[in-house]
Amino acid sequence: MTKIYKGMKPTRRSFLTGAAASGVAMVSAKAANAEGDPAIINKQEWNQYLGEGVDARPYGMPSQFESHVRRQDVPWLTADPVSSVNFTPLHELDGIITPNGLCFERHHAGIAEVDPAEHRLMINGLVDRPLVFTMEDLMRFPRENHVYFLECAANTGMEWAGAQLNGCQFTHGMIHNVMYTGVPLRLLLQEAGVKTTGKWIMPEGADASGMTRSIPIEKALDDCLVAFKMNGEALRPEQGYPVRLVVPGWEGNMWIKWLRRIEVGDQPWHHREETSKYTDLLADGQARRFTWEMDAKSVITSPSPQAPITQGPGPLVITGVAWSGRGTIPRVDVTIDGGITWQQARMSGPSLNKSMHRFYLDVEWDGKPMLLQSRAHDSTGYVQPTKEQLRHVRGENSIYHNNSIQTWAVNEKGEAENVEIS
Ligand SMILES: Nc1nc2c(c(=O)[nH]1)N[C@H]1C(S)=C(S)[C@@H](COP(=O)(O)O)O[C@H]1N2
Ligand SMILES: [Mo]
Repeated sequence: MTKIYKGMKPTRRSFLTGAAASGVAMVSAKAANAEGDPAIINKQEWNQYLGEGVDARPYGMPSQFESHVRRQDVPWLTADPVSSVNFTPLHELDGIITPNGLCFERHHAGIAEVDPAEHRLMINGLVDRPLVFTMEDLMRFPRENHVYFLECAANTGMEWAGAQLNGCQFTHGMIHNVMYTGVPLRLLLQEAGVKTTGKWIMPEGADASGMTRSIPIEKALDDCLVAFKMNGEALRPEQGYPVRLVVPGWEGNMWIKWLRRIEVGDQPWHHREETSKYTDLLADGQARRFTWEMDAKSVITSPSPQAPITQGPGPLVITGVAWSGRGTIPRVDVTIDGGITWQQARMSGPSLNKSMHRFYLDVEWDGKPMLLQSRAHDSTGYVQPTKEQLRHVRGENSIYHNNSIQTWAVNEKGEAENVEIS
């Protein structure tokens, strides 16, 4: 099999050699074609008339030619859109930041349209001074900026039993990566004075679902943020405007949106989202609970089923994202032959704790079929498992916490399909 794919030349050196040999030829071929290219010969609308002036678009939107870049749901997945999920179009994005308007949404009772002037955050329970904060009160605490990924524990959950959804948007799009501005939760808890018996917190949302989760006090005092900005602007209503809890590296369900109350207690509350949901049924019938940290994971975003190769054989940029709830991603490996041979990908962009990372592998595609996979290594030394390895440990009953290696089969036409190999 290695022999079949020998023409791919995926190393950097061979890529450069390939570029010198064929890349130059390709560029001059384009130049020759340009003589008859209407895009060059004809005058376009946009260079004959004045465009719209400043302020025509007081809050800018993407180009009309990008209208295909959008969040999307899978209609058969849930009974009703108010308790549902849609998916980030990972195959259309690059770099590491998810634009605010494209962050996937997961609501249990629709989007709460909260008036910040009427919103309060209460801290009560095992504290010396129960407190109520207005948004203005929160703005008076020292704030911090951090980039973190939020991944729903159900991300990739539909893939447990076998390859199912055709596109990384649907298999891996329950994730976004955002720069948050917020107040360390520690500072608010210190203001309230947590009693020595206070071992857990229970954040609660102001939406009609009144979502709650139990979080150990160590995490609350470590790196949790009470965030009000995302990527520089106010949180979007979809993401919990005016304030949400940020629980870095931990499953998305704990990141309570429209945060209105934090109770301090001496034990977990065992609510719905940590018993019936977000638990992992193992092969022996026991349910694993409190799986908070998201394990290292990666996916190739292009080529992928929604992002086929359209330009034919030649230079090909293989790219994807990787993340870990336990730290950074120093290394990602990519295979084009289903795991027989692996190449170390090139990481590009900031490498931040509990954030998405971007990787690239620049190859010369010979037009032959490929089995594409990526494998993340995190800063603890943990390596992303194959589907087989994960099923060996976790059985076949699980939905949540599927961080196994994803395979795309690419055919001669450059079309990609979600497959499973063993
Ligand atoms: N108040 C409230 N918080 C919530 C939810 C919700 O429905 N209501 N959904 C949770 C779940 S399951 C996830 S995965 C994340 C999704 O965050 P997002 O909508 O910003 O993607 O929010 C969590 N916080
Ligand atoms: Mo979730």
